Amino acid sequence: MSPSSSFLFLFLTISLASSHGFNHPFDPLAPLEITQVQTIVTSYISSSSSFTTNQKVHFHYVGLEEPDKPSINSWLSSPSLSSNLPPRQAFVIIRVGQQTHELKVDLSNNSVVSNMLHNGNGFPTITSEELEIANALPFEYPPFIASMDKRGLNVEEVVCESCTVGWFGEKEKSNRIVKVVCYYLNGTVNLFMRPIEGIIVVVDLDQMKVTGYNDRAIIPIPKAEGTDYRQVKETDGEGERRLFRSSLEEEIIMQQDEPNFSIEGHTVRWENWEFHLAFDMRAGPIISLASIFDPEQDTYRRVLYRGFLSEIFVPYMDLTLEWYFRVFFDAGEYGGGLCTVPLQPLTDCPPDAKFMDGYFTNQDGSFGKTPNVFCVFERDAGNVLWRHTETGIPNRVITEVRKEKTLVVRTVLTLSNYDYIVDWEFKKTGVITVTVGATGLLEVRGTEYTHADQIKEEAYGTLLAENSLGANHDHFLSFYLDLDIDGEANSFVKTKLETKRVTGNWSERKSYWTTVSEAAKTESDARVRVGSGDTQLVFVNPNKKTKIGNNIGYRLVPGSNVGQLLTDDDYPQIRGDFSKYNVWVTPFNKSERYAGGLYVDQSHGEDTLAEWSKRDREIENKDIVLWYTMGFHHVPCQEDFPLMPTLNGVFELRPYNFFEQNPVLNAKN
Ligand SMILES: *[C@@H]1O[C@H](CO)[C@@H](O)[C@H](O)[C@H]1NC(C)=O
Ligand SMILES: *[C@@H]1O[C@H](CO)[C@@H](O)[C@H](O)[C@H]1NC(C)=O
Ligand SMILES: *[C@@H]1O[C@H](CO)[C@@H](O)[C@H](O)[C@H]1NC(C)=O
Ligand SMILES: *[C@@H]1O[C@H](CO)[C@@H](O)[C@H](O)[C@H]1NC(C)=O
Ligand SMILES: *[C@@H]1O[C@H](CO)[C@@H](O)[C@H](O)[C@H]1NC(C)=O
Ligand SMILES: [Cu+2]
Repeated sequence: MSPSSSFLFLFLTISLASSHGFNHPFDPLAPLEITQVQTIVTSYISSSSSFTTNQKVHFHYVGLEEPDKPSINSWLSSPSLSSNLPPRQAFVIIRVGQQTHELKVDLSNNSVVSNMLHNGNGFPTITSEELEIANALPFEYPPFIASMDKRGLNVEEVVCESCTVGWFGEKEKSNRIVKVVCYYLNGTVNLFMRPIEGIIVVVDLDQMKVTGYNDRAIIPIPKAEGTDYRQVKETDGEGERRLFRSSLEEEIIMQQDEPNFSIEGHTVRWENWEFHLAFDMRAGPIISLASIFDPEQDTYRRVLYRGFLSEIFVPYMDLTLEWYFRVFFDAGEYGGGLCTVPLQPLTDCPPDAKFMDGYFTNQDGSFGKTPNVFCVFERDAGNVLWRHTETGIPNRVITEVRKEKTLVVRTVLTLSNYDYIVDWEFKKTGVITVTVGATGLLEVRGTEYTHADQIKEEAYGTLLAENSLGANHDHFLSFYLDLDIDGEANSFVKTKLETKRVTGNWSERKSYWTTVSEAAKTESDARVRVGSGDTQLVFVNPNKKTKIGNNIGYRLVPGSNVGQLLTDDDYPQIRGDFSKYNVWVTPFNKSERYAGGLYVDQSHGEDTLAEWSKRDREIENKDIVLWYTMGFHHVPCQEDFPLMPTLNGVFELRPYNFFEQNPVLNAKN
């Protein structure tokens, strides 16, 4: 492109972008804005003296640079005033000449506001394009083809997947590599049930070539039979053969009431709730400014300033050579948002759901789209909102029942073998319920074993079928929850329920329990492992009280949860040490967003929630952030084969002296 034509292109982009406009400072970058970022960054690199010309730039992340809280607040005070909009900026991570740069790009004046070289450990999210090329490299690598021949495998039926390699204490600066592992289709689409064990192909992502290879053993490949999970399977010549009957096809979709919610731009309004829903290529769904209407105060009151899935840590417990490094930080390594998939109408979401699209950046800076990335729907699960039957009044029976309806925002992240269904559910009672359903395919290891009785040494898992070991592993999903309960300054109050013995004989009772509350002063007071069951965890606004004098608050209600079992000095744990506690609280800091760090691929655990928390900053009556990690220990069982039924994890945020009384007393059926 000649200088003059690039100038013209830039000019066109600016006028298009400004005419497009945007409505809300938290709106994700629109396609035109992503293109504008591409133009600004590429012209910056070709004109800046710090880059040699013709260096290729790869975009690893492009997203909204989150505006500062004060500017969001001043915008909220009069949102119609466009001069009130904070500057529209993008946060960009690129790699140029094997180096990682963080850029801030201003979209209103088309400039690169800052450019910082990332000198520390760890690499940005791997691009989809890199994964695709890396997965294909073994097929051009003669020793790999020879290994397939040696096993009598038809190369056309082999597919490969790139695994991140983690960090195991190496001192020297590492290259950006992945380890590619392969699977054999030949009669199934369920590749993850058919691993070709014993082989590792190392690919350097910057050089994009095979830099290491090991074929150390021939291990039986589990058979294809019984692994297919499709409803309709194509067979040779005979067209489609129905394996299972579809109940949906026979279901008559009943006429539904119009759902009582609206989506205006990215703002969702339903019943007493209002929130902003944005897509991010790293975090996936981001809920912002979730506020609930209080009829008593005749105003919306803030609950959640911003909430999103911060990291997904999945360490496997198999120590064999082809497995020990399988310690995934899915959201940061592969991109939680990049791995979202289009939702299937009628099956992923009910008939009256509304859908939204998501836009991300391709490696070359152009925009890509995930259609139907979110669905929003009203759920009537047949639950009771509240009820009472009064039989205590002579000659009368009073029964009052209210049905419960809720609003669900759904996203599905498919991280290779696993599918996570992430639901943010809003209830009229003020409750926000977050549910994560884990389903999809296990990672299994091929083995000689065909019967559990043959297993004599450590197998690191369960025999699921002949020649298939389901490896033990964990899932730790860390949620970033910047609660701003009725304002920014909040405190984190832990209330212990303590057993008291009755001394003396003044009561008929020998014991009772009572509450002992303590506001966490610093970060170290706020680390909690849930499961002891005797502690209530509440975010309160110490500056606001109900009319009768209780502190206004919201309670974290954890679901059943687990803690970390790895030792503190184990390298996966050093990198994923946020999993040591289920609850952390930190002071709000815009650059502390990802529990495993911003650059989590091959990280050394230097930029993690646990490291930030070591500063032990004050958190009382301050703008603070709650981090909640939901954990599963997964010991596979035969029902997980060949595909795993959904397993749910859940937590709730629940009003706690937030309202003057039951906020749904006047709910109509
Ligand atoms: C562009 O705007 C930002 C503020 O939004 C400012 O910091 C920066 O200096 C401006 N750059 C130019 C080249 O005007
Ligand atoms: C591939 O599948 C075909 C058809 O089921 C079978 O005959 C053949 O043995 C399989 N090849 C291997 C290497 O498993
Ligand atoms: C919900 O329904 C009521 C009554 O029909 C209506 O007044 C209100 O605007 C609706 N709310 C939304 C968010 O659509
Ligand atoms: C209760 O304790 C008092 C003083 O300790 C004693 O005098 C009294 O007999 C006790 N009563 C009973 C019912 O044990
Ligand atoms: C915000 O977080 C970053 C990254 O942890 C840190 O370098 C910086 O000092 C923090 N700022 C404050 C004010 O704590
Ligand atoms: Cu699992």
